[in-house]
Amino acid sequence: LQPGGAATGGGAAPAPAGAVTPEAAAQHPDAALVVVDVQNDFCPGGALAVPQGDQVVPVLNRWIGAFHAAGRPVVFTQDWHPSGHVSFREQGGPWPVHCVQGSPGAAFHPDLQVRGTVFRKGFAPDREAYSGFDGALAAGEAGVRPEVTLAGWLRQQGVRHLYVGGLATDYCVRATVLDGLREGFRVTVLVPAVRAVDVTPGDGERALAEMEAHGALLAAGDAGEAR
Ligand code: VGL
Ligand code: ZN
Repeated sequence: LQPGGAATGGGAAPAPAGAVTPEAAAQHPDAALVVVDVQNDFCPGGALAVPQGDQVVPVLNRWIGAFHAAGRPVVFTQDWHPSGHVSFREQGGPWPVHCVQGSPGAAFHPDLQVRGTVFRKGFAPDREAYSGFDGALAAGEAGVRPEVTLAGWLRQQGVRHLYVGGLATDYCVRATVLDGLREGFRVTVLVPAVRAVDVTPGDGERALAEMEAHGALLAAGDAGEAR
């Protein structure tokens, strides 16, 4: 029985719709966890700091642990730009220099339990890539295997349902979720495990509404309050 499902009986208060625990989600044999861009440059002190970006780490660590315990795939996306990337202001792009390949800013947050499969994106100098589905399997210290795409890899694992958290709600999480839906996956956004850049206040909330309008499920990432 799903949390919030029927047949609770006895007048017990039903769990709020949208509540989902990592342990319950990991029991689904078609589930995978996708952790988007939890990298130093997107955390406080980083080059493109997302407010409270580091607060997703403990939440996601619990999800990572549950998915590992259940033998389900865990994917980490990594923003991975060459110096002089088209998205950088010095090139006329919108962003400060960030997540340069091999730099400390491109490394995952030191407290994040990075056990799983890494997909890198944004490595083509002249092309922006917010979505993990534009990424390729990481290979070696700095490279990728461009022939291994995220969608193909997930399908090969029998995955049909993605649980997504990370940074930033209004850019790479949004793009990854919308692409995942387009690719035919069911997608649940772990709301307590995402944070927004909010260049314009409200961007994060608007992105969540847009994802929901496209068919994503918005869930509390913990046993707590649903939204
Ligand atoms: C991102 C801006 C630039 C993200 C990446 O991970 O959301 N945002 N590059
Ligand atoms: Zn970037």
